[in-house]
Amino acid sequence: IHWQTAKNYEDILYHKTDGIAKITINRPHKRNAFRPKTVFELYDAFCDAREDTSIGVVLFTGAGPHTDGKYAFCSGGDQSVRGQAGYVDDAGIPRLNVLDLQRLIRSMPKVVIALVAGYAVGGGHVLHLICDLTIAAENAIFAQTGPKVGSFDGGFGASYLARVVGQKKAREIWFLCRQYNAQEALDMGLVNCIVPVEKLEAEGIQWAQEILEKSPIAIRCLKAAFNADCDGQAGLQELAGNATLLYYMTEEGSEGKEAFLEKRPPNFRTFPWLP
Ligand code: 2NE
Repeated sequence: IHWQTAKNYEDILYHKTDGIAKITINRPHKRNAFRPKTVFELYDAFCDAREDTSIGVVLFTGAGPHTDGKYAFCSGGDQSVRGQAGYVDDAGIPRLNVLDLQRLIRSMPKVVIALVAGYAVGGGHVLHLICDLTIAAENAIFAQTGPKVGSFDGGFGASYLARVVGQKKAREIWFLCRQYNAQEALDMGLVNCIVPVEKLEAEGIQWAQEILEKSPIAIRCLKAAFNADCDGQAGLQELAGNATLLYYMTEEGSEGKEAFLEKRPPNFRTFPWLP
């Protein structure tokens, strides 16, 4: 496969190939922990992938291995820039902008697949969790650390985790802050499959190519439907946005617009009231 650089950033890598975007956190010396700049760059790249009509699937991963041989998907917020009110950016402003990124990944009408080698920990664990699918390498390690390091994610990190693995297991994960290996993650439904680390990207590409054979509108409506079950009015907005999209694509929908532009009354009488 031939990846082309889509845009240059400082903390991340952004590549594209036929129908697939690949976004890679590139801070292996920090186990791919994110600082505010990392999150702004991730947000920018994910926005680009959302807007690009040639892209159907995004692979989200972490650069590695580091020089010590260890891999990481992401180890969460960069504790070395954590200030009194969040993760402090270059201008000295404290932020928790990863929450914006979580919402973008969740609501974008493309399939996002996390490719996890090594650590997916803390806010990095939540990032894989909110992806549509997760492919784990055999060396993957999953954990929440919040109560150990003075943090927590009571949003998707808690409630969506409980939807995925069940209430008891989610409470265990957060209250005990244990580490779970790839097989344990598979057993609790936290990941979709396990592959050897050297096959991780190839497996992601294979899954992406299978998805790209499918109907884009069917996939986007399904993603919105899965979200609507958990996301309250925001989830309904997403699902209903797809109904509006489909309505705009009908003759009936465009009759209203055309009548307005032609300064005439709309003629909806030709359209049936279907049962
Ligand atoms: C990830 C883990 C378990 C890896 O352990 P190990 O032993 O393999 O590596 P080590 O030596 O701990 O880490 C290697 C280097 O990466 C840095 C370390 O400080 C170390 O740097 P040097 O000493 O070599 O200079 N590093 C690793 N994780 C970092 C981090 N998150 N921030 C800054 N530097 C980091 C182990 O490293 C670990 O437990 N890391 C901390 C995980 C963590 O607690 N993350 C924050 C959770 S809170 C959060 O992410 C969050 C939230 O709860 C709510 C909203 C938003 C964010």
